Amino acid sequence: MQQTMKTNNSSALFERAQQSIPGGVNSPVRAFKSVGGTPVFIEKAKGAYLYDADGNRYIDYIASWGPMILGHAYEPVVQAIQEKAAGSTSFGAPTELEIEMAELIKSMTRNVDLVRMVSSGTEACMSALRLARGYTGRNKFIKFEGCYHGHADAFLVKAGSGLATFNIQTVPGVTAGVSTDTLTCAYNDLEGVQKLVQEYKGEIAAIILEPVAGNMGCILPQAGFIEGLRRTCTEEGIVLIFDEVMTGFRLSAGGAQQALGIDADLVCYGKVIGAGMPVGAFGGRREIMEHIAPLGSVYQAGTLSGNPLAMIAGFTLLRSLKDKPGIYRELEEKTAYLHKGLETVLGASGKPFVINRLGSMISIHFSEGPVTDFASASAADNTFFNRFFHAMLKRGIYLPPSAFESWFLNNALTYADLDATIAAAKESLEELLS
Ligand code: KE4
Repeated sequence: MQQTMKTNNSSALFERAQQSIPGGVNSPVRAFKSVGGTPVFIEKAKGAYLYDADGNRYIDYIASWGPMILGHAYEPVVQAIQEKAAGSTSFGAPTELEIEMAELIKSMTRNVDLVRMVSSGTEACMSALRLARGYTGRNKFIKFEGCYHGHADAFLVKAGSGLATFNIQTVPGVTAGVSTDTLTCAYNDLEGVQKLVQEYKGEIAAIILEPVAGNMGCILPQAGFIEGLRRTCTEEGIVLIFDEVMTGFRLSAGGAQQALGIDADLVCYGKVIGAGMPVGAFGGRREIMEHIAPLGSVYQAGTLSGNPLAMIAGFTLLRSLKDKPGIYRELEEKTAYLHKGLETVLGASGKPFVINRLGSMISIHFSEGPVTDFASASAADNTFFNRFFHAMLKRGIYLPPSAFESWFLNNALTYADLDATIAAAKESLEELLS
């Protein structure tokens, strides 16, 4: 298997990029800062494959951090965008397509009476928190260490994703005034939540979580955890917010609510919902959502919210997923196949590891024990992960460049791709452990 790659074009581009863009990237996780080395600059992609500026081909396990669930340049989406663009790219006025998109989302999810489109997952989560505060008249909220809900100030306290990758626990610029209302707890620590709820009785507006965490690697809710949150929120009048930016329309057509069989009060979407275009959304029961302007007085807005190109891309992808629900079983079977193959080669290597997986979200942690929260994810041998990342990259396997990220499979992956990935993992481990 190929073990050396020409990367001089990416290196030159990275040098040039740093002259005009902070760190040479428009989002920190792309910079390879934790894994080291030079990020590869991608020129194009098709199906399960990325092609970089030096012409190298990679099997892609990021899928643009989730959106490309049916593979890159999915023909119906490309065509729909091309056709829609001919009628202008934005109006700043209501369109029928936005109604169709909202109706489609409602038909695929549970307990979403009203849904508002925005342009990113950050906007979706930020708006849902403001709504929960406006609806309850309370200020505080609980988030979980290692969960990432975008970069709005209130969420940048013990967050996951890039903050975990770069070990940024408090972010300069996020004022004490903001973070005093952000209460944190370890993921899966139901007792810790109940203690906070008693300590701040009547002051907590919301509990927000990733129902399956993907920003500390993939971490699953333990039995009873989310059920307990649901019960506590109902008893205490706290708004339970599922951040389904990653899990929405990925774990199943109805996302984690359907997969876990638990209803939140508000749900945030992103990634898959836009098919790679800038789209986020938040929705929930009418009695809460009707507090959003212009119906209510919780203000939220966006020039490009419901943008026609973004809507037609998301609508086309969601409709494909709705019309062919067998896709989710196919994706699950492929991920289980990869899981089994990686487990075999990792087991044979003697290196301690755990693999966490649900649906098409999976991650490897070089850990002696189970990884169930941020502390155990941090305690894993992540230095070894960084070396494993590069050993796989030079063999043409593109993993998320951080141990604190979930891998995302796309349904364009073939079993030959999965076998190549397993073989690359075997070779990488032999190289690193020899
Ligand atoms: P965006 O604002 O990046 O669209 O969404 C923020 C967000 C909210 N909630 C969850 C559960 C998320 O995973 C994200 C964004 N995920 C990261 C990857 N871990 C996006 C990649 C990046 O930051 O470049």
